[in-house]
Order: sequence, then C-alpha cells, then structure tokens
Amino acid sequence: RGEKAYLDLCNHILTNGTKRDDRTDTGTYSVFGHQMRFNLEDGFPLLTTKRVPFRLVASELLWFIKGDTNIRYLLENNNNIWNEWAFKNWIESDEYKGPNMDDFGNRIQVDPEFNKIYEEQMEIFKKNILEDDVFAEKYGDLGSVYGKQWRAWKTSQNEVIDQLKEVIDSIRHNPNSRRHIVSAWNPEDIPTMALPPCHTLFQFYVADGKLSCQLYQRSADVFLGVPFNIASYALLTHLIAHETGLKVGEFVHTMGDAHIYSNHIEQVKTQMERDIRQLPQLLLNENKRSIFDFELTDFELKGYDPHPTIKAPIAV
Ligand code: DHF
Ligand code: TMP
Repeated sequence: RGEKAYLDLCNHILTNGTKRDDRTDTGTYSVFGHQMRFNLEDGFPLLTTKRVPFRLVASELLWFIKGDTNIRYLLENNNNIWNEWAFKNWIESDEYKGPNMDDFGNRIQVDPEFNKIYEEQMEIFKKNILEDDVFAEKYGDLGSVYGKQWRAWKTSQNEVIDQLKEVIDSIRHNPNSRRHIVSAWNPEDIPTMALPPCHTLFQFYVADGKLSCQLYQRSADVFLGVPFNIASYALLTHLIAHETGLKVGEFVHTMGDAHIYSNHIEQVKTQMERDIRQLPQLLLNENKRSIFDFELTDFELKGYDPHPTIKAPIAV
C-alpha cells in the first residue's frame, strides 16, 4: 500500500519486467496488469522519495476539469508538461518553415547542438501560443483529449455529454450505484488525439460515507507519468468528496502496460534507495463547494518534505 507499493512496483519491473521495444524507440522494461492501493485517509499520496511538482499536477487537473484541451492555459500557468505533443503537430504542419525537427525527442538527448536549436524553436512556439490567438487555436490544441471527453463527449445525435457533472450528480443522488464511470477512451476520436488517453477510465465507489476511486491506466510510464497520475486522481477524489459531502476513501490504481524506460533505470534505482517520509496533508478552500469553481490558490499542501528532484528525459 501507498508509496511502498510504488517502490515495490519499480522493483518488480526491474526484476521481472520483459525487455520491450516501444513506439518512441527508447526501449522499456514492462509488466502487464498491476494494481496499487492508496488509503487517502493516511495523507495525500504525493511521493516523498523524489519531489513531485504538485503545482503542475493541480494545474493540469484544473485544465481537464475546465474541459480545455489547448496548452495555452497550461503555459499561462507555467506548466510545460504537454508542450512536446503540441509542438509535434506544429512541426509536422505545412506552415512550419524552421529547421528540421523530425524525431526531436530522441535527437535532443544525443546531439547537444541540435538540442540548442530545438530549445530556440520551442521558445518561439511557446511565445506564439501565448501571444497569437489564431496560432494558439490551430497548434495549441491537442485534439479531443481528456478535457473534451470528460466535459463534452459528442454523441452520434450531435448532443454532448458532461460525464464529470453527471458522475458527481450520480454520486450525490444514487451513491450505491455501480455505474459511477467516466471514460476518456472514445474510439471514434482516437485518431484526432495528440496521444490516446493513458488514464483511460475511472470509477467511483461510495461506502461508509467515504468516496473511493479506481483508475484504469492502459499505459504507465512508471518513473515520470505515474507519480503525477496518482496525485492527480487523489486530488480529483478529494475535490469530488468535498463537493458531495463525503470523506475520502481509497485510490486504487490499476495499470495495463506498466513500464520503466531504459533511460530511467539509474534514476529509479536512486529513488529506490531513499527512505519514505511522512505524507503531506491536502487542505481545500472551505468557501468553495463546486469542483468547477476551484482555482490553483484554493489548494494548500501542508508538510511536504520530499527528497530532492530526480531529472529524466521524457519519451516523445
Ligand atoms: N509521455 C511519456 N512518455 N510519459 C509520460 O509520463 C507522459 N505524460 C504526459 C504526456 N506524455 C507522456 C503528461 N504528463 C511530466 C510529467 C507528467 C506528464 C508529462 C511530463 C514530466 O516531465 N515531469 C517532470 C517534471 C517536469 C517539469 O518540471 O516541468 C518530473 O520530473 O516529474
Ligand atoms: P503510448 O501511447 O505509446 O502508450 O505512450 C504514452 C506514454 O506516456 C507511455 O509511456 C505512458 C505515458 N503516460 C503516462 O504514464 N501517464 C500519463 O498521464 C500520460 C499522458 C502518458
């Protein structure tokens, strides 16, 4: 349970994982089908064996909750975690006339000179997203990703379904339901997405006045993505519990392909040697009730005292 379950998963993959090639040409060690449990009553599950930037987790979640799919909002909040996937659309477009950026994700890691040129192009790209409405509209959008499916799933009758609002209503009015589900996996829309949803589907469960959440994550980058995903769904569960007058229960994290990229192994080993510290506590602004009204300043994390950051390259 808890952070130990995360470190156990790392150990399990390094010990028993199968070496596999992957889409990004990075190479991974992976296992298929794994589950971790986090009791949210024990504290907020932000890993302590490395620093996980809560501010970035929170602004990404607020972006999903708004139903936004454009990275402009993230950039306005100094959040750069989705830049590469929007940049990819830009450099593959006819309008891009700059230096060749093919396969930039791998080249920046092996070619310092190329990396410099990439950094310049990325800065120009970010500036354009922030300052040029037309450019942002066209190239800042990641397609029908999480925010769109959560808040405005389009039906065959051209209606929209607000899955998030409906699930909150059903938790409130019919807590015993076994149908508290939100799906980001919309087969028809997959081709229009910058990245098909990794956190694919989640379900809530109410018992003893407590709200639990289980996530099915089809693909899990255990070193970089998973610490964010745990914190993000824990935060979402807190927000919905707050709105519906429930206490928080458990977060159950179920994974399909759980992998460690071959260029994260040293970092993972460093992290595994560290001792687990006490979890922080999450405080929410008591004056706000609806999850749709929350802003970054309404969250406070108390007592977060993690080991230092561990850097790693992300596979694009
Ligand atoms: N692709 C891959 N290969 N792995 C991912 O985890 C991933 N996650 C995405 C989009 N594509 C992905 C969205 N979420 C970082 C964390 C989560 C995330 C994207 C990026 C990340 O780079 N985290 C760094 C800190 C980044 C920063 O400070 O700006 C970390 O050390 O946690
Ligand atoms: P894939 O689409 O080929 O599975 O690649 C997606 C990669 O991104 C994979 O390594 C999983 C990772 N990922 C996470 O772990 N968590 C996330 O939230 C996101 C968006 C991606």
